[in-house]
Amino acid sequence: MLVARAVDEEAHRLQKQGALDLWPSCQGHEAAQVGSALAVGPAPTVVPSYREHAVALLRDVAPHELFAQFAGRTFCGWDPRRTRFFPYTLVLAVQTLHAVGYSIGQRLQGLEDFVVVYIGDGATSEGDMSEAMNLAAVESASVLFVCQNNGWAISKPAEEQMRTSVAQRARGFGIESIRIPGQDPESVFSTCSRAAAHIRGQRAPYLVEIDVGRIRGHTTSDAQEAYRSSDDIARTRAADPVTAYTARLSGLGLVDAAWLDAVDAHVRELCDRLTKEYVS
Ligand SMILES: Cc1ncc(C[n+]2csc(CCOP(=O)(O)OP(=O)(O)O)c2C)c(N)n1
Ligand SMILES: [Mg+2]
Repeated sequence: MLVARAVDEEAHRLQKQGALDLWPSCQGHEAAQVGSALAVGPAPTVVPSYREHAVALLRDVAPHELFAQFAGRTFCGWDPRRTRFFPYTLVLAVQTLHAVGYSIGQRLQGLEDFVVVYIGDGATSEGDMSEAMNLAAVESASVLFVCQNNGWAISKPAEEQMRTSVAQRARGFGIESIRIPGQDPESVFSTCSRAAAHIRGQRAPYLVEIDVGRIRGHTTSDAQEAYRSSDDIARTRAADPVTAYTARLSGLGLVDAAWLDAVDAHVRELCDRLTKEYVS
């Protein structure tokens, strides 16, 4: 979570310097991403949306490969076959159909493990998501839908896009689901571990809706101060999962200042290298 936060901060600096064209921040989503990615382990194929940078780092995508994509240097910054982390998709929700189709294809070839697909709250309004949930349900596709509900689709609040939760909607399609808070990586980990066991045991899809806070704007092109109250932004910052988890582990004596300093030195060295590479 700390590495993802530091890489994300560095990306903002690089974007300000003109080295990246755009950056969709993952700040506030770290516990949801790290908890879910560690729970499913290395076997499943991951089909991301576009801000799953913490998941990407855990899948061995290098920060400079993430940056290459947002600098427009490559079609896809990383090798999706090596990492089994699909290219980012900016066309909302199409990745849900890719994930279900890929999972069915895997099963037909006898190459089974499940597929994890990430989607935002706003993207669930797209018809593709409904088609994907229905297809996954009727085909008993081994797909874990992870919806990170940050409450916003750019400037559109989630409550103006849905009358029920995404988790409730999934049940209407015949998909078991749960909605959980996304501040604590350990509870995300437990829930997603149970979801993974369900998918492997039942050969059926599952949806986990994780409530997270969007600390930065939608992307570096967005000024969220224009449509969010300063109180709302302050509340989201105060519930920062990285600060909270660091404080909790420190309070329990599980990490100490020396360990945190070592992580800090590691990410500073990493970021210095990235800056040299990207600002030329
Ligand atoms: C099909 C399609 N329609 C519209 C857009 C423009 N668009 C990009 S991101 C976004 C909001 C997505 O919100 P959400 O799914 O909640 O994801 P978040 O960015 O909050 O993680 C919109 C409307 C798009 N990329 N693709
Ligand atoms: Mg959203």
